[in-house]
Amino acid sequence: MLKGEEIMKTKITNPIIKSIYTADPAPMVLGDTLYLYTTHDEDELVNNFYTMYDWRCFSTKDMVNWTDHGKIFSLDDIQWAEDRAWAPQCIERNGKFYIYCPVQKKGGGMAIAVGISDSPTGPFKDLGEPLVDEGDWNDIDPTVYIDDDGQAYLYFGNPELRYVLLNEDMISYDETVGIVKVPMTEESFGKGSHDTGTSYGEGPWFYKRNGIYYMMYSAFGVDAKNEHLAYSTSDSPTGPWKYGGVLMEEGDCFTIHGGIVDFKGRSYLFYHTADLPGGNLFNRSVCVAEFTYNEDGSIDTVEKADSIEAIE
Ligand code: FUB
Repeated sequence: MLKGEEIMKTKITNPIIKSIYTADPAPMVLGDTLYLYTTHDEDELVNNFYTMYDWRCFSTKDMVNWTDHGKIFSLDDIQWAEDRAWAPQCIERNGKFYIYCPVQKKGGGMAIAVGISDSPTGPFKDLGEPLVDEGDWNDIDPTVYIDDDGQAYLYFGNPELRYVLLNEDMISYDETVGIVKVPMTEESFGKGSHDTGTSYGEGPWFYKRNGIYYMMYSAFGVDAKNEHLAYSTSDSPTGPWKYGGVLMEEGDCFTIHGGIVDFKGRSYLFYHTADLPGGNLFNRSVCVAEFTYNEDGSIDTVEKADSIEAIE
């Protein structure tokens, strides 16, 4: 981590966050800074399962020297939440920051919370009630994007991909449209072994680049042991989606959860592994790889990276 008197590094090895176990990376670029929101896997596990109580933020101006902003939102800040501080994403609108976070409700299933702040590094204040709450376990892994026309979309879900049209306030959604279930077809998400029969698993990441809408997600291949990353594209923010292929092959960790961003003219794919010492499927660590798009917007499979060079 960068402290005032430290010499600036020119290269960093993966995992990029080495001080604690982190997972579910969600990058956000603001001006000359990349903010990286993550979940936090506790060292000590309860019931040998995901033990996650808070969300963290790190930032960098060159991809190599990172500042640790610590805990920026936690289960303690959400009165109605009981457990499972899972994969978040943060976005800025009109000078305010909104972090969308899946949590387990007190005595219930998963729901999506919203934290609001005047700063990208928090502290975030809970809306006070769930934003999305269908009373089931599908409401996890929100991904948010504001299109050029100002319409904001919040996609989420495991095993089904669903979305809502966020209102301009970013803390409510269009109830007349409601919660839309995306058709889970092989044409859209490839053949796979998750509950829908497609490869779509969880961890969607939605964005637009050069007029193409991308949906990247954690995927389960046929006969696969662990998740890999895959992507689909569309010429509309609400589909139909066309399966694009494998973005990153499965590794040794059961989950992989990706986040994509362009920063200072380069494209980066964040993901997680179990590669820190002591790591395992519940003690994960965030990594990043640089990649390029093909002329037609397609993306070849990205190799896991050993290290990343600093941006000049
Ligand atoms: O980190 C908890 C859960 O594991 C996330 O919500 C999923 O995407 C998977 O990474």
